[in-house]
Amino acid sequence: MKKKVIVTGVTGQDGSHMVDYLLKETDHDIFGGIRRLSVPNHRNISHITSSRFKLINLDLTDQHSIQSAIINHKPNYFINFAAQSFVGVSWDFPGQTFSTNANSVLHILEGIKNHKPDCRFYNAGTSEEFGNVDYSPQDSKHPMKPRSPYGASKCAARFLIKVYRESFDLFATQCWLFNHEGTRRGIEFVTRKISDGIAKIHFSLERGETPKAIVLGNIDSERDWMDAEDAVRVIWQILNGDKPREYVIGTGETNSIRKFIEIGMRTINISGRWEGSGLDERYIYNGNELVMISEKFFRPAEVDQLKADVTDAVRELNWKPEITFEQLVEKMVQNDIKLSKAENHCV
Ligand code: NAP
Ligand code: F7E
Repeated sequence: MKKKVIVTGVTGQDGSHMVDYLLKETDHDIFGGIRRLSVPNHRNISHITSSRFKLINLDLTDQHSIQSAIINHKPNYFINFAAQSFVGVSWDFPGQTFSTNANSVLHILEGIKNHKPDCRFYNAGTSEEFGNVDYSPQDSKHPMKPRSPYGASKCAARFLIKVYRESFDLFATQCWLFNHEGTRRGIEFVTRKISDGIAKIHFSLERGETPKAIVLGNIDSERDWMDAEDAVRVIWQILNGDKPREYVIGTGETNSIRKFIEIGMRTINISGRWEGSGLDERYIYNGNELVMISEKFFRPAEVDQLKADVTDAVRELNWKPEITFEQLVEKMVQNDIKLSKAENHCV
């Protein structure tokens, strides 16, 4: 009999890439969990035509819908990518963030324990659990020091998974994934906001118009950015390991947002200069302000630097990312140029 995989968050970045990966690399049937939205956003999965992929109603804030999905489909794998994943708004919606990211995990674990105890469960953990870090790079022994309701919600999920794994011998795991990006990244995340902004600047300059500046918050924070497609590949490998291990997954390289901007601008042959400091800092090119800073995008508490210690993943999984940081930035900018071009042609 064919194996069944439930993947949640399929309208988002990782879920959609995981579906593509599973359709290509396995013959399993895939059930993609979606919630009801007044205006559906299926852009990331609209290219999928396979009859092995079916959408199911699964809202993580509804315990009954989680139970029904497990009872009805009896999955061999449950991959939970759905989340309130934006750190920045987690202070505005702390309750919804906790309910979506932590309470739901308890319901999934209960569902698996009661109805399909041999189901392999992966929950999407994050470097945000490390928070204001004690040392760098961060390994799996680093203490949990979250700085946001988002980070705290993922820590809660991690401990629930540990308890259920140890109490009921479930194959359940949550790895620490560092930032991963790509062409399907949501527009409010800083990398996509920059690549989209650069694409628009490119077209304005081409037309001889004054470009609109990209307005950002803290451009000095540093992240370990990898490609989202590299990430889903290793998650599937971990889910199919001998034991439910928890790995730190990233590139081992960290870069500032400032650097992301500079490489992105180079992609469109712009080499500007930084002027001023603090809230008055600007990135200027040919007299145009291309990047500006606003208090609006600063967070109540910041995670200043993240860098993954990938020793275990490299040694035990023989895994390493295929896409470099520079390639990732370039790929995102080129993709947004292509999208902007298509949009402009429609107007
Ligand atoms: P994303 O693009 O924001 O996607 C989140 C997905 O969750 C969307 O499909 C969204 O559906 C869905 N969702 C939100 N609330 C839901 C609910 N109540 N019920 C059902 N579905 C719901 O996130 P991502 O970047 O792919 O990240 C995937 C997972 O990895 C998340 O758990 C995130 O916290 C975690 N993570 C991400 C990164 C990263 O850098 N990308 C790093 C570490 C961990 P709608 O389309 O309906 O909104
Ligand atoms: O912010 C700074 C911001 O929102 C990155 C999620 O996938 O990765 C992601 O969380 C940095 C922060 O991602 C703006 O203050 C400056 O220091 O792109 P981000 P994130 O918070 O790192 C982790 C691993 C996850 O688990 C999450 O799900 O960029 N920053 N100016 C800005 N950030 C945004 N969004 N917008 C700005 O204007």
